[in-house]
Amino acid sequence: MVTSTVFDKARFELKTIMPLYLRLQHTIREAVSTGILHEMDPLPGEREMAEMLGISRVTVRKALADLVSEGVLVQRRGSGTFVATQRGRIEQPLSRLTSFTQDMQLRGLKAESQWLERSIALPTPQEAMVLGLSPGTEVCRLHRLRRADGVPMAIELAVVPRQFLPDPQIVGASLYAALDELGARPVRALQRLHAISLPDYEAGLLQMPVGSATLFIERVSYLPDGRTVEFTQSHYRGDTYDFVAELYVAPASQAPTHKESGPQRGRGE
Ligand code: 16G
Repeated sequence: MVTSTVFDKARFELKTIMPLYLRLQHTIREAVSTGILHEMDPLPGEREMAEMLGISRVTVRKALADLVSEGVLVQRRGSGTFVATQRGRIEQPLSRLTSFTQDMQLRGLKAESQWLERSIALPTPQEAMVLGLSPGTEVCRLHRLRRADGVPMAIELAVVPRQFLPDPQIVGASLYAALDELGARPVRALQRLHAISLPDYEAGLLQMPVGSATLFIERVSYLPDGRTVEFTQSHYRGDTYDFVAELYVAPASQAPTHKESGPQRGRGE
């Protein structure tokens, strides 16, 4: 039975460096992330789990309570504890340069946009710096609320130099499709994301409480010749998006040496 594999006392005792409740949380998280436990799989009862692992029921209760508040597990009164369903969240690989429209299509969802602004303007000082423009050079400002199957997912403000996008009205459903037509689709991008509390205006558009957790993402995209074609600042709903990164061990020749202070920085950073 799956649960006897997951809650195996001998394996559990190997994780000796962690406190017991953290060991149990780690065991459950690992089983969920590796697919040993699936959505809605039932977990053994508190007493049974405590006996299987040789720990107290108080420890089991503490470990489970934290995982319930994190959304890994759900508890149903009278019927026990289950692996939570992750339906509705979108897993977005961090290493693929795709557009919102493509990302949604890949998941069988219909991407839609509501225009908040579509204009020609002068760049802000920050935009001019990031895009490498002199302050008097015009840009297209494309501010959109992005929806998937009618559900608000993100707010994006894309700024593209007019040199690459002469008229913002050219953009229909997809900015990248329009840039593709113009021979200016980006092939490389740098992206940076951090968590913020959702401000007022954005909260209203995303239909989320003010102050809820949001991912603020900045993307700077480049053409094959290295010119900067896009600077986009977005607010993504923290409750619907998981950004997933695949990590590799760097070959010895690329590993940072003691003299280097951090990871190598890419062009344009
Ligand atoms: C993605 C990009 C955004 C780009 C947009 C184009 C992130 C964080 N952002 O949402 O930079 O402008 O796709 O989408 O991934 P579109 O072609 O559907 O308009």
